[in-house]
Amino acid sequence: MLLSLSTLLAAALSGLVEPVIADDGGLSLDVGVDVGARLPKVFNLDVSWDEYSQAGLEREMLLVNGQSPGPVIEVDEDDHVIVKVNNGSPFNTTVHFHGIEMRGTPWSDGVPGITQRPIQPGESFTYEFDATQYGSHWYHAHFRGQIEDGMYGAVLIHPRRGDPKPFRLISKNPQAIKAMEKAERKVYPLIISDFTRLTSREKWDVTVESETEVSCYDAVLFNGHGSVSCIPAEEANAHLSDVQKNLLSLVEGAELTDKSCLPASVIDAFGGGTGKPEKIPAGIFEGCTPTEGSVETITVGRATLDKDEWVALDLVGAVNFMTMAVSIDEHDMWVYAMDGSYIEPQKVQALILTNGDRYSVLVKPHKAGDFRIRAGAVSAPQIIEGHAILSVKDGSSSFPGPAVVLSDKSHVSIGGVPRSEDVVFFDQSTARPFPPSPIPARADDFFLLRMNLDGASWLWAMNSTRFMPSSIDMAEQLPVLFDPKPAGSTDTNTTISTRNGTWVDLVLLADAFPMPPHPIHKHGVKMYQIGSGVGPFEWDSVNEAIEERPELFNLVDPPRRDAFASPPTEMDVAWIAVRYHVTDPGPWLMHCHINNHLDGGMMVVIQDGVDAWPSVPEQYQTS
Ligand SMILES: *[C@@H]1O[C@H](CO)[C@@H](O)[C@H](O)[C@H]1NC(C)=O
Ligand SMILES: *[C@@H]1O[C@H](CO)[C@@H](O)[C@H](O)[C@H]1NC(C)=O
Ligand SMILES: *[C@@H]1O[C@H](CO)[C@@H](O)[C@H](O)[C@H]1NC(C)=O
Ligand SMILES: *[C@@H]1O[C@H](CO)[C@@H](O)[C@H](O)[C@H]1NC(C)=O
Ligand SMILES: [Cu+2]
Repeated sequence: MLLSLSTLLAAALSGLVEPVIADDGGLSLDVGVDVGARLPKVFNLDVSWDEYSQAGLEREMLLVNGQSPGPVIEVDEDDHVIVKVNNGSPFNTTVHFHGIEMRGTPWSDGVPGITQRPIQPGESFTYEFDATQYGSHWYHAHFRGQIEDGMYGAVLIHPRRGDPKPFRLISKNPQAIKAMEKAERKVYPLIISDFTRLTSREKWDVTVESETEVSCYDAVLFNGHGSVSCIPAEEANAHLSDVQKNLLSLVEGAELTDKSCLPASVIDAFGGGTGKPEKIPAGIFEGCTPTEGSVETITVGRATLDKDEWVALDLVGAVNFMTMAVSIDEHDMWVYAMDGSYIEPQKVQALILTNGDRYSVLVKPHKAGDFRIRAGAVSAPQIIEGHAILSVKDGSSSFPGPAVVLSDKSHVSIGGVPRSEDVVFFDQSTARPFPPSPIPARADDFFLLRMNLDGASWLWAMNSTRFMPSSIDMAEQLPVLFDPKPAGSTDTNTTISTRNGTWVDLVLLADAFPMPPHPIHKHGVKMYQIGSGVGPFEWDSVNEAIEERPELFNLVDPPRRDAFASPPTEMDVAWIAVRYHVTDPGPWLMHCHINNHLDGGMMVVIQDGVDAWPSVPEQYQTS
């Protein structure tokens, strides 16, 4: 019997067609009927607020289909994807699909106040979009600090077969290339996050009350698995970086807490010493009690030196605050994609993962054993490390295999310092897009965005002014998508307008020092980082800067991604320049992906191609 597409769709949405539960817990609709056209892939995400156990601790969390992380949304490139979110939690929420361009469907971008009204408790919202690009992406709540409550999951878009892949730059051997393609088809999403026992609301309330950024966490998680482990004081102190020593010297007698955190007094002193760190309740910056949580384990069946076998991992940085170094004991990683797009592969032993980043890596197991996949903080406020296990079974013996030895040979020590000179870190500046992706020598438009503090030592702003579309009052207002600001208006400091088809330059100026790096994520199309420099940006445009100081720029093969870290500053201000092509009309948020900073309003709205916005379908206007 042939069913019409719309009948099937209606049936699926009303639950008449049983969705198939994939091995990984992902839900996808498989009706097994070829109707000629491709069927949309339908997912239901039920959000709830429940007691949940994570890192061996109990707390209330925002779960998706009863779990955190939520199920993997796994589809094929060119699929039409429908995601129905049912908000069974007591909070307003939205869901953003991080890295997905939302071509022609800006109403599905999931930003309250910008592309939609919040989904209120008991309500549902249906996101619909085309999977226009392969690769590793993720979804997460985009309402205040809710990622920190566990509301996130992986999005995996399998590439079209036959499109060019960069694997022949890793090996010329056709067998090996086949093996890599096979590994890529079975790529394993590994979401890395920093976990605190505080709910996002509790954390924000403590921040506001103490006027001090809460920068101390309990655990590092891999796909939600991990434990609290306490690093002995001697060991932590032996790994203090110069930055950490300098920061500790700001407060007389200060030392790391038993959670290996810089104490709140030091965080406050760094921010100017105007806060009230003494108001922070006990147990947040100190009080470490180890737990026995679960361990994420990736098992590889067989590995012998003569057989080509590879494992592909999508490393997803769902971190809220930390920047992490990721490495696998005794193994190399070939990084072949960055933020879901192929690059010329780099063979590395470690990479730096920050908020929102995705790296796809190929690993070649070369002997039996258990190997830690480590993620350790390299950002100053805390020394902390977590791990998953890559378990390589010897092919000659049967399950459960020989008594495997847990390797202890790490490439990187706690604190992120390489253990030898041979350890190579991934280099973003030479991550050339594959195939090459040319950009023009000049852009059509230019905007300078200043990053600085606004109002308090813990409130960051971009462009000079904080902007809070998800604050309670602004959630009431009409989303920007329905009510664009007139092009050219600069009356808010937080709205940029561009014309469709143009190339745009943005300069992100870290306009104060010292300042930590801010991972600045742009919704909609990806950007290229074409330049950077220390000192003020002295030109009226990037075009002009390129003419005067060409050595600061790369217009040949600059890295492309959906987030770039702004430069950390020490003794002077500094900037980066990004260029992108406006091909995707819609109101796109650009914001810092550190949860505290996003919650605090470090964001601007880019009305891309405001001359060519699609008209909003009826059902989105009223929902
Ligand atoms: C959700 O947002 C609406 C405004 O869109 C607001 O009236 C309501 O109070 C909010 N509900 C909660 C639970 O915060
Ligand atoms: C824009 O930023 C400038 C510089 O910080 C500030 O003086 C001005 O009040 C801001 N304008 C708005 C509308 O916030
Ligand atoms: C950025 O803020 C400055 C004030 O610091 C203001 O003069 C400028 O117009 C703003 N830019 C935009 C695009 O709003
Ligand atoms: C926007 O510009 C792109 C690139 O020039 C073009 O392909 C696209 O059709 C334009 N969109 C609209 C709605 O005009
Ligand atoms: Cu930030």
